[in-house]
Amino acid sequence: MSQGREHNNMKRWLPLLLLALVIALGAAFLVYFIRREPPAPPAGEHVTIVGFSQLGSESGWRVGNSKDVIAAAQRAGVELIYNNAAQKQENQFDAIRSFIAYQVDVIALAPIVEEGWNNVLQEAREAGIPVLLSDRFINIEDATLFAGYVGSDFLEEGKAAARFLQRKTEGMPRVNIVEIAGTEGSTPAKQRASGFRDTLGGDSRFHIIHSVSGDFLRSKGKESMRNILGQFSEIDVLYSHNDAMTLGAIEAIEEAGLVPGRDIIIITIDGEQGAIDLLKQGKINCVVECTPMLGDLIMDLSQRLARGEEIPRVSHPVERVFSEFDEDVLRIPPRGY
Ligand code: GYE
Repeated sequence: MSQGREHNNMKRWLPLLLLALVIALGAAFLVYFIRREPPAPPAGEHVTIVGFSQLGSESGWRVGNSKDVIAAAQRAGVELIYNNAAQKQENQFDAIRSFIAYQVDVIALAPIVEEGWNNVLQEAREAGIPVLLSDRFINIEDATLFAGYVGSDFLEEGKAAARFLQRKTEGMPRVNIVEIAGTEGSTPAKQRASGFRDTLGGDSRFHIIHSVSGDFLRSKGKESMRNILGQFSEIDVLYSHNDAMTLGAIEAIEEAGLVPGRDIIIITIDGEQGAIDLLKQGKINCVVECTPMLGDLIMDLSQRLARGEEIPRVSHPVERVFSEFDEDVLRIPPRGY
C-alpha cells in the first residue's frame, strides 16, 4: 500500500525533475556560448590595412591608377581604405589624419605636390605608421619620414621625349617648341621639364619659345593651346606633359585648321588608349609610356612594411616609348587605361 503511494509520488515528480534538468542544461549551454571568446585568427593571418590617399581624378591615367590600386588590394587580400582628395592637398592631410586615427598598418600617399608634408608625416611617424609614396615624390628635410617610393622615372621620361625629337628633327636648322606642363610643383611636371631640357641643352637649334602649365587637365590643355596658337605662328613642336592635355590641345590645333602630327610634331607622355589611337592615326608622333599600373607593387611593398621589413627606397616600373618610328605601332595591344 505505502509502496504504491511512493510509486504514485515518483510518477508525479518525474516530469518536473526532467523539466528542471532540461532548464539547467539549457542555461549551462547558453552561458558557455555567450561567454566564449570569438575564435582567434590563426597566427600569421592578420589582414594588412592600407590607407591610400589618392590625389584626384584629373586624367585617364589617374582614373586607371585608382582602379588598379583597388583591384590589386582585392587580389592581395589587403583591406584598402581609399580616399580621393579631389586635387586639394588639404584633403590629403585630412585623409592621412583619419588613417592615423583608424590605426592603419601602412599609409600609401600619392602626393599632389612636393612641398608641405612635414607636419602630417611627423604625425604618422609618432603613431608608428610607415608611409609609402606612390606615383609622385616629395621634398622633405628628413627623408626617413617615408619608407620608400614606387613610381615612374619622370626625368627619364623627359629625356626620352627629347631623344625622339632629336631623331625626328635631324637636319632642321631651327626647331620651335611649345610646352604644356603638368601641375606646378608636382614631381612629374618638374622632372619631365628638366629631363627634356637636359637632353636638348647642348644643341642651339632647339628653342622652347613658350611654356605654360595645363595642370594635367584636358580642358586646360585645349585652352592653353588655343592661346598659344593665337600668340605664335611658327610652332614646330608641342611637348605636352600628359595625354589628357594633349587630347585637348589636338582639338584646338584642328579647330585652327592645322594638321596635328604633320604641321606640328606632337610628343606626349602617359600612353592612355586615346593617345595610342591618335598615334596609330598619325596625329601624335611619340607617346612616352608612364604606367599607372602600380597597384601590385604598392600592395607587395605595403605588406612587407606591415611585417616590419625593409623595402627599397625607390622602385620604378619598366616602361617604353611608342612612336611613329616603331614598326609595330598598329599592333600595340589595348592599354587598359
Ligand atoms: O602623367 C598625369 C596625371 O603623376 C604620373 O599625373 C602622374 C601624372 C600623369 O594626371 O596624366
